[in-house]
Order: sequence, then C-alpha cells, then structure tokens
Amino acid sequence: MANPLYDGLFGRHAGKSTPFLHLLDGSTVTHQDFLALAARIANVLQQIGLKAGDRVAAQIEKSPEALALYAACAQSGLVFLPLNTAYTVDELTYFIENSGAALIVCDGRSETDLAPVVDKLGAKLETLNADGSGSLTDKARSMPSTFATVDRGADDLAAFLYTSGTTGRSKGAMLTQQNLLSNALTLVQAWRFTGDDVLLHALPIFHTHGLFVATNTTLAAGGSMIFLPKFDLDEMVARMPEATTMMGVPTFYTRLLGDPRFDRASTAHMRLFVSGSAPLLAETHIQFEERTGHRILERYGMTETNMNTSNPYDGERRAGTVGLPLPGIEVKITDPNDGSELPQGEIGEIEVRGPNVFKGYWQMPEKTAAELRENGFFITGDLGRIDEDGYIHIVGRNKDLIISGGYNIYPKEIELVLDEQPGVLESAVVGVPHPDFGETVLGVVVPEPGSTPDLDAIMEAVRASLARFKHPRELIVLDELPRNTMGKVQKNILRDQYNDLFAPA
Ligand code: MLC
Ligand code: AMP
Repeated sequence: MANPLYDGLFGRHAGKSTPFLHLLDGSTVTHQDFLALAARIANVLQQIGLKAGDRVAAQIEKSPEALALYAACAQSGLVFLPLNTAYTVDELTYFIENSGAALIVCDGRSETDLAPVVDKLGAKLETLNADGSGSLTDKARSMPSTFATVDRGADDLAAFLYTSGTTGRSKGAMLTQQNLLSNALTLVQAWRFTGDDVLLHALPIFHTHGLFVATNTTLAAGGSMIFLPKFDLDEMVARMPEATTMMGVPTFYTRLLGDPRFDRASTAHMRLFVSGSAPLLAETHIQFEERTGHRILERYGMTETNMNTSNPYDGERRAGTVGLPLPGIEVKITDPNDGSELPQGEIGEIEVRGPNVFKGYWQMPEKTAAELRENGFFITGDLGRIDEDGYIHIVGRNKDLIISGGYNIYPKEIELVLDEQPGVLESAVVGVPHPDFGETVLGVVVPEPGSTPDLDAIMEAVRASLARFKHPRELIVLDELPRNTMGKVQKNILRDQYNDLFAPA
C-alpha cells in the first residue's frame, strides 16, 4: 500500500533543499522544510485522535502553514475541507454540521464565534492565524518532523469542497486522491510544467483553482511558487520578474491591463499565463496579446471535476473558447431534455467523464444521481458547443449561477434571505455585467401590498448571514417580477433591463 496523493505530490520532494515557497517578505520555504512542517502538523492531528477518513474543516488565511495543513491531511489520510475566509458564522455552521468535521481549524478571531458550533458536534477546535501562529502550530513545534504516511488508495477521499446549489443548499463535492493526482499530472504535461517553473500565486487556496490547479500542478512538477497572500496589483508587478508562469481569474487580467507598468518588457521573460474559473472575454484576450505579446491560455473546470478542457500549449489558443478536452477526459454535448448526444456544432449541455470526475455529493444521493450519470458522465450545467476544430465554446449556463471575480454565487441563497425580510413579498437575484468582477449581484425585491421595505434593514440582514462577495451591489424595488405564461420568473428580462447598471460612465 501507499498513499498516491501524498507520495505523488509531496513525499517525492523529501530531502530537497530547493525552494518551494517564496514569501511576501522575501524569505523562502524549501521543500524539505515544508515537508517537516507538514509532518509536525500531521503528528498533532494524530495526537488529537483523528482517524483516516475524518474531515478537517479549515477557515484560515493563506499562509505556508495553511498549505502545510493540506499536506498533513494528505499524509494522514484525512479529508481536507477548505472554506472561503469570507463565509459568515451562519454559513460555516452549515458546512461544519453537514460535513460532520472532526476538527475545525480557524483564525483566532473566529474562535469565540465557532466554539459553540464545534462543541455541539463534539468536534475539536484549533487555531491558525495569518502569521502562522495559533494553537495548531504551537502544538506542532514540539512534534517530530517525520510522520509515517498513512496508507490510502486512489479511490479514497482526499478533499471536500462545498459548492452551492440551485436550491440554496450547498453540496460537499467528494474528491478522491485519484481525482486530484490525475489532474495535476495531466496539467503538468499539458502546460509543460517543470522543476524550473516559478508560479506567481495570488489566488486564494480554499478553491479548486488556487489549491489544486495552481499548487498541485507546481508540486507535481517540483517547481516553486511566489506565494502572495492575495491579489495586490503592486505586488504582482513587483514580483512578476521572478516568475515564469501565472494563473488567475479574468479579474486578475483586466486589473493587470489597467496598469501601465504591465507591458511587453515586464512580461518578456514569462512562459505562460493561464486563465479560468469564469469566462475570459475575447476582448481581454486580444488586448492582452496586443499589450504583452502573450496569448493567455484559457481552460475550463469546476469544483466537481477539476480541469476538463484547455487551449493548447503549442498550437492555436483560440480567444473566446476553452480549448480541447484534456488527455484522458471525454467531453460531449447533450440535449438538456433527454441527455442524448447532439450533432457536432449544436448547442447543448456540456457533459464530462474521466479520472478527474468526483465521487458524488456527500450524503446527497439524489443530487448525485441527478448530476452524475451511471455511465460516469457528469452533467456540468454549462451550455456549450464544439466547433469544427474540436474547440469548446461555453455559451451560457443551464444553472442559475452568477460568477463574480471567480467566486460562484447561487441566486437562490440570496433570494431566500431577501424573501424573509419584513415587507418583502418576493425577490429575484440576477447577475449583471461588471467591469471589474465580470458579473455582479443585483437584487430585485417586490413589496407586499401596501408596504415599503426598508432597504437598509434588508442589507443589514444580508450582511449578517451571507459572505460579502454574495451581497447585492444594488437593490431595486419593482411592483412585480416579469413572468412567462407558466408563471416562471423571467430573469433574462431583468438581466437585459439592468445590463448597463454598472457600465463605466
Ligand atoms: C472581494 N469582494 C468581492 C469579490 N472579492 N465581491 C464580489 N466578488 C468577488 N470576487 C469584495 C470585498 O470583500 C470588498 O468588499 C469589495 O468586494 C472590493 O474588494 P477588492 O479589494 O476589490 O477585492 P479583492 O480583495 O482585490 O478581491 C478580488 C479578487 C478576489 C478578484 C482578487 O475575489 C479573488 O482572488 N478571486 C479569485 C476567486 C477564485 O479563486 N476562484 C476560483 C474558484 S475555483 P468591501 O466591503 O470592501 O466593499 C473554480 C473552478 C475553476 O471556479 O474552474 O477554477
Ligand atoms: P465552481 O463551482 O467554482 O467549480 O465553478 C465552476 C463553473 O465556473 C463552471 O461550471 C463554469 O460555469 C465556470 N467556469 C470555469 N472556467 C470557465 C471558463 N474558462 N469559462 C467560462 N466559465 C468557466
């Protein structure tokens, strides 16, 4: 037995004194030091009494220690469950309870708020702060810097990532060791990653993009990362000269293009820019090439599947498309009504199958059965077509989803909060174009007859229960919602009507 994920990504760098992380303050963490830190944390996890298969939920800032917790979970056979740092206590309570996490690792600032939730579950709580301090690392300090890797199989769970749903209830996507490892190895080949690569890493590490695509691929290639706490334009420009590659959401690219320091000369040494998580406008792709001479490589993935398709490294990177299926991954376009495969060129639902596709939603067999076919194809909820050269074009979504700055927002979740507010009869939440975030959230509320809803009070209620990035940037009051003859709210009409709400003046 072995532990494919740990051995394939982490353990293989044992004893290497080459850099793994280049930090904001100019210091470096070597592979060897990183593995020693991870092993010390793994010893703490074992001492706490965690057993293989237990879930470890973490709402912590990006730091080398946070990444080492992920490695420690892999080494101990634990299921890592990273959570967006923007989530409120209400949101966290659901994730913690639903996952039945055995350990919650949070920032010291959230300890008091989370303690009752954790106690109720009989789980353990440790803290880890942005600067690496906290009870977890305090305990780790006196631990041995080696740990006997726990045996796991390729089909064992490695991570849970929650993804919201159209009903407003989030689902825990169960990802196996093979899901993560196979995708990392595929991306190393597809994007020609090597031990010489230095990735400029400014993404959060609680989602697929920053944790799996960026970090796992770098680890699988044995390269290093300039590990920035978050996207900051000045830091990006300052550190770019040390990098060979960068991965980002489209907002990264539009922000970089807004800065004149970012030009052909300052990017001449770069080997590759990758974009994903949200549609990259063809216009941005073209502007980027004009400014830098580089063609951004756009790829397409999701929480449930990791990466599915990618524009080619060699060959044409076609603007406005997400490229071709990655090796070993099948993509087909089907009729949303009956699931039958459509002829080439027609628009339908994108379905994918391969070693990257997740195992199902945690304790939600009906939802799993509705999206994951018995033949292994996953119904993505994205609408697309395949052109005559095999390039996949995403043309829309069959799911009610807003993507703001690369974060997914399910309108239903916000509508449920709006509907509960005094004086509100009903509501509709839609995504409208936004120059920085791509899309942003617009809330429309319909008052109960004779009442005037207090919009400030409504926003206060939203703030109390939902993460900041989900908050409507504007609330509009309408007498009624546009509906079709079946009574269904016509969100497309609202989207069209408010299309220019955030357009630059
Ligand atoms: C921050 N805010 C956002 C936001 N990010 N609001 C909407 N959408 C977002 N994405 C809030 C802040 O809290 C702040 O609130 C205000 O908006 C302005 O913040 P900012 O300073 O401009 O934002 P910043 O901190 O710079 O963050 C923007 C960002 C960040 C784009 C850099 O959101 C980011 O790193 N996004 C990447 C998301 C990601 O990794 N997605 C991958 C998912 S995986 P206030 O109160 O100050 O107004 C996936 C699969 C796949 O999708 O295929 O990859
Ligand atoms: P998530 O739930 O965060 O995993 O988001 C996955 C969704 O992001 C996909 O189903 C797509 O709708 C969207 N997405 C990811 N990459 C791209 C891309 N390159 N272009 C368009 N949409 C994308």
